[in-house]
Amino acid sequence: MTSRSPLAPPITDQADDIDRVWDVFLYLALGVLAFVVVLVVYVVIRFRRRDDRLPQQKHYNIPLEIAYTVVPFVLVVGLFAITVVTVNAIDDTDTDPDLTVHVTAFQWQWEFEYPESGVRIIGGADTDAPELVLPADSSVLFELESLDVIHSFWITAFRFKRDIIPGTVTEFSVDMSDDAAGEYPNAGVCAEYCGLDHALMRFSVRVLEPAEFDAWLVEQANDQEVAG
Ligand SMILES: [Cu+2]
Repeated sequence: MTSRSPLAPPITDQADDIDRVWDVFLYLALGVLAFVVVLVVYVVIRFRRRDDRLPQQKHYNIPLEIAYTVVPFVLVVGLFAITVVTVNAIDDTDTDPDLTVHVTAFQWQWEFEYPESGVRIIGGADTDAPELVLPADSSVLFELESLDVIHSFWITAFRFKRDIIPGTVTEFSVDMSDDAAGEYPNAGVCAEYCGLDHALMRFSVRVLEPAEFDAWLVEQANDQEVAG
């Protein structure tokens, strides 16, 4: 959790990984920038016009040409490899998660269902943004489904979005950080323009310690049984 990103702090191990890749790209790019600026400044000063004689002209410098071909090539291959490894690890779906959350997107709200306990949280036009409650220090599998058009599930603190395509269930899983507990108002949005009230498709996220989460789930199950 040492992110310098302007986004909300990451709350999953996967988000930490993405921030790490971001940092590698950022600091490497800053290094290249610094190197280029130093060279440009050096050339501008060292070879500024002093008389009408041209500076010494040179052709071919094999070691230099090899260096400026090989070094960028190695950098690009390295960045590519880091990206592929990280993306593959993040795309890995946990088949035995601590918790499954079934997310249904529809114009223009969200429903979060906890299939193991039958608890359902539904956002409505006349209510506040629905709240997605998650346990810290746990693996969570999300199943995403749409009832109408394409939506996109995005919690910025997860660092990625997933499009929700009608007619298919999209899955991904995350490992909630052990120190993720907290309230994240309006942390989730629909990231795919989906019609008139697209902007209202927000939800809040609340992360509880695992024991508190279990208690919350039992309480919700009891409440919903009474209500239903
Ligand atoms: Cu939407």
